[in-house]
Amino acid sequence: MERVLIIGAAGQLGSELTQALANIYGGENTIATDINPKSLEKLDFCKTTVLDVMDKNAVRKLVKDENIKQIYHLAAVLSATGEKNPLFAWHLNMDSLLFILELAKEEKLDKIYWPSSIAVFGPNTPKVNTPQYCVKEPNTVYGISKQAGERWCEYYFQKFGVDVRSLRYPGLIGYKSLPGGGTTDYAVDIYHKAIAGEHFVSFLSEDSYLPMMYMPDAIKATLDLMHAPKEKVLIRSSYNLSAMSFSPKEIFESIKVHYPDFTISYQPDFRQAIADSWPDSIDDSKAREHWGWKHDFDLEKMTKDILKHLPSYSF
Ligand code: AKB
Repeated sequence: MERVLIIGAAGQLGSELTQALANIYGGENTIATDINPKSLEKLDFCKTTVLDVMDKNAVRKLVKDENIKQIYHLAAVLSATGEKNPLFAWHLNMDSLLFILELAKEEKLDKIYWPSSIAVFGPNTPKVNTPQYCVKEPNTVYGISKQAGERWCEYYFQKFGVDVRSLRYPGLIGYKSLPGGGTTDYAVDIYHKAIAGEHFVSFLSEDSYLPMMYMPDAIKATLDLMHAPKEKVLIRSSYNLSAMSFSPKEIFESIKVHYPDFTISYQPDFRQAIADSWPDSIDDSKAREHWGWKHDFDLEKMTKDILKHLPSYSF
């Protein structure tokens, strides 16, 4: 079995992806790392170690010592947090990716996964059914780092044959972990407030549509892409990926069906401008054509599933 390293394993995507990878590769071949020691405790089904992705010597040593063949590099500063400290976000997001790509080249690693985002798009991008190829002028530091990162991924694939694969995730929604620092986070928080019987204040306006995806679909897409034969992965920047689009009002209404007393109000803050610069919906036909992507969850199905599991889920 190949040995797999996950960097940023305790984050929102990481914790669920790490479980899925351990199911496939075995806990002994899955090495989960994060900068936060406490957060690794819940990943006790695989090997864990504290790692700062900016500590290049430590990353290189771990890759060699553990005979790693694949890296899932998930560590990043997200859109909302990035705006508070742009230079730090740029430094962390870019330097870490470049280092991992360089390491993959030098150590001849088999595969690299690196997530991109709908944040690569900007205010001049077509908003509805945003195509794979179109104007991209992101205006957040997170988006700029993802756009530049995509170019580097394609560059390392074309020039050095590094087998790097990537998806432009929409907002990801799961109940097993909390997101941190994104513009789409409201769509996770709203479920927590509903089951706690509390009023929800949305930081986006009621009609702000954004592309979103339930975590099981995101995990499936990631594994499908990573396990697709090389010749089917025809886009080496990053694939558009989509499942559903909704507004705060629509997700509220889908929850209210199950919690009739639930209430919402709207107080848009600085994240509104970020949301306004992103697409409403995404055309992911290339992913569907090239490696057979198909989503399972729409808003109604996701809401039912979250409300079934979240009340008894312990963090
Ligand atoms: C964010 O909101 O920053 C992220 C993303 C869409 O990449 N969830």
